[in-house]
Amino acid sequence: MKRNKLVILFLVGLLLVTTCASLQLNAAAPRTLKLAEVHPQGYPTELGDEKFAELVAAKSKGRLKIQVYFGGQLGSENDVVEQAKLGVIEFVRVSTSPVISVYKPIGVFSMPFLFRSQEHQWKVLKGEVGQTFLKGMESVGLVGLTYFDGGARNFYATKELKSVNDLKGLKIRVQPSPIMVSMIKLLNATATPIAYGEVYSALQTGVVDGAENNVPSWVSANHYEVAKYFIKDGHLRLPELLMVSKKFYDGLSKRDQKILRDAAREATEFQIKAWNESESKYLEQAKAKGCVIHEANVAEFQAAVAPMYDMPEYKEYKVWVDKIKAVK
Ligand code: BDP
Repeated sequence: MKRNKLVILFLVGLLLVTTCASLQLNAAAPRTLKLAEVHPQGYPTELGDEKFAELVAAKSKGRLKIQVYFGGQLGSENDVVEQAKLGVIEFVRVSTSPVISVYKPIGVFSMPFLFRSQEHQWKVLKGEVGQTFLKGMESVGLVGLTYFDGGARNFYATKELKSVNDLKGLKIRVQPSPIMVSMIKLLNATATPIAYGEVYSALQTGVVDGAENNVPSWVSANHYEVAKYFIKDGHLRLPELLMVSKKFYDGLSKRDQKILRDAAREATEFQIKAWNESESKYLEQAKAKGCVIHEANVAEFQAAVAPMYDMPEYKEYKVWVDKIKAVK
């Protein structure tokens, strides 16, 4: 009898010990953090996200585990920006366009022909203007970690584009941003704001006649299959943004916050390299499929959209435009 009691006591004890241990294990188990990305796996921004996740995991010894939800699985860029503000999604990699509605200053990057080159752009992004914006977004619940490269944007359509005049009367898809609408109007075309994930079918069904984007997007989203005429005018160099929800970030230790910042900085250098290596590869793919690519008379495009800099609604960007242009 006594022996039985001892056995029962021992078993209860064992149960208690194992339950406590497993509870403790659960508490220490890394929570998987979400990173939203509209592009497919292998696209140069997605490669940057993966690198960032890998570096964060290594630096935190597996405590911070980030999963990249590529291909727009978590929703449109405008939706995921809202969700990051609420803390529902921890990380987002988006274009600067969907951020304008919550943080207006960043709209200056949507002014056409603002940057002289990739080099000029990176000097600006790593310098005072770029860093001021990353910090400034904290006021709206987003912490800007870094920028990624998004190359230059150009026009493409279902009919041949040889000059600026060929855009006349066309319906062009734009990112949901009023600045883009102003630009398209000056080119005598009609702007149709549509989320990125719906552009392929809009082109295919004739809802729009064309769109504007960088070469990797035109190809990787298969837009080139349905809109094979491309004109290289380089009207915009929109930076890509990697942000973390302020709600989530504020709950981290100083050490973990530093891990995120260091990882973002390192991932940026990797991403720029990935971008530079991939652009020509995508262009070759388009050529091999029989796409028709024209070099634009850039001055013609520039002259057509120049009045944007005098529009009253964008006057507030003048101070930033001047600072950007002054960067040598
Ligand atoms: C691509 C950007 C992506 C945007 C997309 C768009 O990388 O973030 O969603 O353009 O046009 O170049 O919406």
